[in-house]
Amino acid sequence: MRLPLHLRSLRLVLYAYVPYAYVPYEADEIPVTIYFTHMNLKLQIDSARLEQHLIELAQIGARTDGGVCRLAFSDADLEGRAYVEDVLSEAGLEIRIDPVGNLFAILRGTSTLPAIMIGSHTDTVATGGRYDGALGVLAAVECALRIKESGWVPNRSIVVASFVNEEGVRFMPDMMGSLYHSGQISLDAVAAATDLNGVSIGQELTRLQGYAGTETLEDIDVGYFLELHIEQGPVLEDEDLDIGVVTGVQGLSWTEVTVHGASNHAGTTPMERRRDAGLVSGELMSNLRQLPNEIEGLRLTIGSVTYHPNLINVIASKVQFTVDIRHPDSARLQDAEARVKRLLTEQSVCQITCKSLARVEPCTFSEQVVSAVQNASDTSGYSSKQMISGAGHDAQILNSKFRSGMIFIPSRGGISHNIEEYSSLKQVVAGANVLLGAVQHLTEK
Ligand code: HGY
Ligand code: MN
Ligand code: MN
Repeated sequence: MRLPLHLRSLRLVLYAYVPYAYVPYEADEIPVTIYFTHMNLKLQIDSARLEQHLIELAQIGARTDGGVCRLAFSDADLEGRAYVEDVLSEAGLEIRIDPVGNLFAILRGTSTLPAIMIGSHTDTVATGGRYDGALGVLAAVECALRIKESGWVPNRSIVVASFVNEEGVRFMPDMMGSLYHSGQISLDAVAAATDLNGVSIGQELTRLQGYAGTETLEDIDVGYFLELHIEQGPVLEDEDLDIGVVTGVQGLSWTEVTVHGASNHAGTTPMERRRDAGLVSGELMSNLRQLPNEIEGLRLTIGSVTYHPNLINVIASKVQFTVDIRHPDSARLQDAEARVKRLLTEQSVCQITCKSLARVEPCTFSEQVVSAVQNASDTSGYSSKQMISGAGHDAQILNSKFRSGMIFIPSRGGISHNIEEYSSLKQVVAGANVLLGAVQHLTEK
């Protein structure tokens, strides 16, 4: 329906005074379209729809205690990805799935300028919440839906992305889907990765029909990657800030340590004759715990310990534990890794072996993207601070290939990787609007 001329001119006046007004218009009203597009276009997301999508996705892999469990390459993971795919294909976006299961949806722009990719992951840890990863994917979906229904065709294509196995808790390394997309891990290496039960990703990709695709993004020149994520820490809430403008991500190094002892009877074996993997690993863990006191800014976590045979009256023959160390500075991270190795070789009762499970260098995001995020936050009137991320993210991996950046919203109590993970709808909407604003800012460049 074409509006009569006087109403169209009224609309022009409206835009002059209410530049952020969103008024549906037909693309054939060229004068208005040109005027509207050259305006400082300011779309806002549909908060009710985004809230609904978050609620619906959280039902997939829902735990009975209110948390979410969608381990990578599980049935729930495939169901979660299919949910996102359905929303995007119903909106008419062009869907592509690559050989490891990364999902992409394309909204074509008017030019061949490098495209803007926005997204995150939908896999979770086993005791996950409803925001880690899901927020970034569903906010990206909402941005695409909003742009498409507004009739605005950006000069750059927009690619919504959902990367597989960001968490890496079942199959390591973490950030596996973005590692594959950025050419840092091969399809064979992905398929060969096994979980604690010896099941490989290759076997899961065969079992989960439809998980793996055959498509690529090779014909799309992507220039930028933007990820909205919950902070997963206490900084924004402590300082009562709306938005984290993320300038980089600290590095991480994951090691699996195996202490080889000898099983024997708990009652008959004299203490001096024991090769007790249980006691030795306990000493090692408490020595490792001192490292953050020696290296400022170091974070060290021993998150998983497995005893064998794990019986009350049997001296442990083997103990396996994981060491997760993180630091924003590359040299200090390497120093911490060297000290871990030294500590492990200082005792002689048991043989110790180590295996590196994952390692990602600290990264610094693109100034252009950081300022686009800062601009979007400022023009929306949100309070913000520039900060680095304590958690690893797909953006950290993709930063090697695209000009990348991230947006944080506060986490209640700084809690994440926990069923209590929570951010308010107001915070979710703020983050999604900053994502949409940053995309619009980058399309103008
Ligand atoms: O471990 C991490 O930092 C991320 O959540 N995978
Ligand atoms: Mn995450
Ligand atoms: Mn996580």
